Amino acid sequence: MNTFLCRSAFISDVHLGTPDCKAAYLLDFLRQLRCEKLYLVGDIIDMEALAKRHWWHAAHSAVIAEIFALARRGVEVIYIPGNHDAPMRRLHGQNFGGVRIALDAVHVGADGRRYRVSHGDEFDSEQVGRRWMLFGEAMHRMICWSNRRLHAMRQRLELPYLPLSIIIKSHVGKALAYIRAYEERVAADARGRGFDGHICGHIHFGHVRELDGVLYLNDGDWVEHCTVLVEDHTGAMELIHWSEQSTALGRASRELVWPSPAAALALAPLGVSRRHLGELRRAA
Ligand SMILES: [Mn+2]
Repeated sequence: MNTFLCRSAFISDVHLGTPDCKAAYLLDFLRQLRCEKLYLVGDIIDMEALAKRHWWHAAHSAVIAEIFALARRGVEVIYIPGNHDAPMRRLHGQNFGGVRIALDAVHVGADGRRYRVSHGDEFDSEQVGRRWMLFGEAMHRMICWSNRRLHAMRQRLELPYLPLSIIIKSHVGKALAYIRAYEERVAADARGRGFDGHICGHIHFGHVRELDGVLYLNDGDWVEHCTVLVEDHTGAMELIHWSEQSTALGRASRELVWPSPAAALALAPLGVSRRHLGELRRAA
């Protein structure tokens, strides 16, 4: 069996308990994962959706079982709840079978860089965002539905997974403007607190970028884009898409930041325009 080695891994916005969750890809990733630390950066179980509608799949239970299996094997697992699993926040400080619940965390990289880790919904209280979100929610549901259909069709044609919403989102100027403003708020907060960067999720838009000397690292989601942020043993941070193939979307080492080009990413199928992990590692 293949293994994926790294120092730490950050995943968020899994939304277990909703039919849009790409549990099979996540399960594949978790089974290959060999790391020291695993951060669950919120919206892991969609308790909000479950409160409205009962939906569950065996693969979703398998994801949870796999996380506990990692903890049993000695991986330090830190669970930082988000807005969709907010009730878990009341349990901060507790430890469930090796999974520690916290409101936020400070991650110290192998290269000594310090990052604040939080889900990121605290940066999303502005009215601009709310309005976009309200409009976005209906559109998002439609996109997720289309995405499921597109994915089923591409699977039948044996084509690799291609997220649809990243294409649409990147062409919606308002959405992009909102994402940019959000990223700047997050980076400004990290700068103000004296961190080297901030690691979050929440907006379902994985990104590696530098904003005035501070790293903005968004680990993306497992609803549409199937992305994980990983840290290698030198402290370099890499955003990876994981489906039939693993593809590096962006990378930030101490020496070099190779930002994930969101718009460019949307225009070409993943894996075609992006360099593969091996190539990227050799180049860095
Ligand atoms: Mn969220």
